[in-house]
Amino acid sequence: MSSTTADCGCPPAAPVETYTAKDFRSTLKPIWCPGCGDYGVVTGLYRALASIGRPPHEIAFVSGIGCSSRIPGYTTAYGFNTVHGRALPIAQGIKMANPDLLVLVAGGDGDGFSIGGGHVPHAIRRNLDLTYIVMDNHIYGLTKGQLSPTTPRGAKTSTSSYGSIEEPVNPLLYVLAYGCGFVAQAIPSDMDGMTKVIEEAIRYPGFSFVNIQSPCVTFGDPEDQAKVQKAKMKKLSDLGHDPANRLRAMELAQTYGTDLYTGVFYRNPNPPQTYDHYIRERQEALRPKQAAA
Ligand SMILES: Cc1ncc(C[n+]2csc(CCOP(=O)(O)OP(=O)(O)O)c2C)c(N)n1
Ligand code: SF4
Repeated sequence: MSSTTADCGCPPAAPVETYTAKDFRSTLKPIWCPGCGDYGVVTGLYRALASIGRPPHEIAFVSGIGCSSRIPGYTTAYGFNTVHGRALPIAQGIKMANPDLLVLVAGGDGDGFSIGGGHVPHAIRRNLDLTYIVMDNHIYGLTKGQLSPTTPRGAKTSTSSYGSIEEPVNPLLYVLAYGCGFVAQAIPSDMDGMTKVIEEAIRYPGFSFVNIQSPCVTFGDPEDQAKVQKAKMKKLSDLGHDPANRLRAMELAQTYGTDLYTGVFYRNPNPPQTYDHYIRERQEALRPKQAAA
């Protein structure tokens, strides 16, 4: 962290503090398997937070349970590794209690779209200003390789030894269909692209969602690893996609599982007021009455 002062001839202002990625890295050493995509995700997150410029004590980072859900412990932000599938309700409670906090939520595809899947639509329609990062490895990593809601049809896992016979959930279409105002996808091997979308998601004023296809090197499909992903990746910006076009975003999102598009699928050009805004407004309206009582 370093401090600078404005050089504009104005009266001395409070120093502006700048942060580096290191300021967000905790002393706890990650215990993910060597090569796990989640190492890349946490690095991108440190970098994105450094660009945002909020100090660690103004950030609350909430997760569920899973390998990916260990992530808050590896940052210097306030962290809460909660209960499997329940990160979103807890994060919403934190944001409602203290709307000034920057609140991040993270977890796996199992955490977010299996046991926690019912919370996603309500978090979206409630529209608190949160950023939800799903580390989508298409498998249950922590519990040793069972199929997850995003496991592709036909994939052999410890609970689908003859190949999965279920159609996978499409996380991008799921959140777009419920009206999420910011939807992006990234892969950790494209570090700059991933860092950029995490930063953009945090800056979006409302509920934002980033699906990071983060490979599980231990239980994941060999065809779903960093090198293959990098070769498959197509940047939405190179296609000239207009992120304000929600219907086109939904069309592109339909290819989840076959094509690997990265970047911003959708950013609402006219973000509606957030739930936290209305809470602040009502608190303000009640204040004079409370003082008079
Ligand atoms: C209520 C409850 N049900 C089940 C579990 C067991 N469990 C822990 S993590 C997990 C799934 C992990 O997969 P995912 O959320 O995709 O995260 P990953 O480990 O792949 O990062 C399960 C089923 C639990 N801890 N609590
Ligand atoms: S089991 Fe998979 S998801 Fe979990 S730490 Fe190892 S590589 Fe990562």
